[in-house]
Amino acid sequence: MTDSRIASLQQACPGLKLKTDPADLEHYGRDWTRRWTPAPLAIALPATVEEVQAVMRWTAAEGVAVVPSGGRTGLSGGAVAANGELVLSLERMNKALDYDAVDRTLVVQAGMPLEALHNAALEHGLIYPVDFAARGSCSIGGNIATNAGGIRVIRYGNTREWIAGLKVVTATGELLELNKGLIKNSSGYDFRQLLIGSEGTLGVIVEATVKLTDPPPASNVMLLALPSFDVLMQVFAAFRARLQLQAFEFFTDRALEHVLAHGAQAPFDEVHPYYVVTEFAAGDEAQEAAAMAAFEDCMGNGWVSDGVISASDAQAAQLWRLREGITEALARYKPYKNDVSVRISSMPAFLAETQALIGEAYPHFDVVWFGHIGDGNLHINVLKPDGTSDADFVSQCEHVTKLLAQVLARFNGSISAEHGIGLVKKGYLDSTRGPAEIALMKAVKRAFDPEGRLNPGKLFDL
Ligand code: 2HG
Ligand code: ZN
Repeated sequence: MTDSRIASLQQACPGLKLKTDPADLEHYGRDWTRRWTPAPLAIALPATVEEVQAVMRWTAAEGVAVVPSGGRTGLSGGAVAANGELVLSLERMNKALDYDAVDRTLVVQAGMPLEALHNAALEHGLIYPVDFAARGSCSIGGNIATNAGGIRVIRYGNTREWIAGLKVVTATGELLELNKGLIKNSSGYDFRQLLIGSEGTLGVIVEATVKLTDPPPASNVMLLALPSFDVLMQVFAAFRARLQLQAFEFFTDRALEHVLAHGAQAPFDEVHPYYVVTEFAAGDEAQEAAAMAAFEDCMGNGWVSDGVISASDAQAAQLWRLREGITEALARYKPYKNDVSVRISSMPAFLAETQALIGEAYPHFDVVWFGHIGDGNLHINVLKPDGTSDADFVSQCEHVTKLLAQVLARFNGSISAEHGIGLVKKGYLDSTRGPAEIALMKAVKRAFDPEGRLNPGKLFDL
């Protein structure tokens, strides 16, 4: 059965590269969650938009489900293929196509890794400013499908702000050209924005026209040690009032301990409960003086206990590693992960409440908090305690998600800030979105994909 389907696909699309080896099925069928057992039908690796269209036409004719696939660095199971779906990998469509100096846009294929896009922008003396630690492995198509955020959202916004146009192949193989690079386009529903963050459930993103911008002025990175989370808001306000912030990230002593165990260098002699990495424009003396004033203000008020400022690019990279290395340092423990957001002003109360709830229910859990303070976005990673079975850990973590969802509903927060809903969070979508909204989301899904073949089971069940 499988063989005849693959032969039929190959016949419908003769030049199409296909992979069916068990190792490939495993590799392309999972993402960074590693929670589901991959079981795709096959992996299609088209090289052109026309091939993507041909594949989609074949899947429509045969009633085959499709999982669009980028770098599979997602943490919500959005790219998992565990039910005989055809994985449609965009990895061979990874090039920059057209640069326009007047529009300051670059047309790129969806499979282009984010880091390659950064480099392509630099070749034109500009930057693509969305950035995060998975830059080397993730692809721009996946970034768009999840409206990825990252470490500079505070300055530049999410992926959504940087997409001037999209080419999308529908469930039946039609090609949609959405917004075509226009800045102004007041002609009805903006399907480009609808596709951004749709997690592969509405169409296959094959090309994007991304906006580029000027490189930032010279910047400095500062690492601050803080005595408590409560004062973090004061520190944030003090720095934001004086400086043009590009990043304002936090992590806890538990996170630092794991990053140091993974090879990073200790920044301070003493251990502190909370740390901030902040990056800000520091091109001239006035800005340097403003940074010192912010730091001294915080020290004087007892909000900051220690600090270090980068004296070179190498030192800036070293300080960034303490924050960006957290996910990698924890990966070997296969932690339970969550990614939530509340309004910035609600963060201290939200964190105190959830920390107390989790601590009460599971006092033996090693809970690691970190995240993007300027975006109200907190990441929680919990490591499986010794002596707890995998099954018990999974059910305890499900309980933690329930607790989080309940607190988030009260705080008007979101159960997914930047990682998407995928498979992991779909049971909790209603903690963030109301019933009328979810009904409309399902109606939109049916309009684009009446048979429910595009990334089925992700976001919600129809
Ligand atoms: C980050 O901010 C990423 O580093 C990953 O969103 C978060 O590993 C995580 O939980
Ligand atoms: Zn993050």
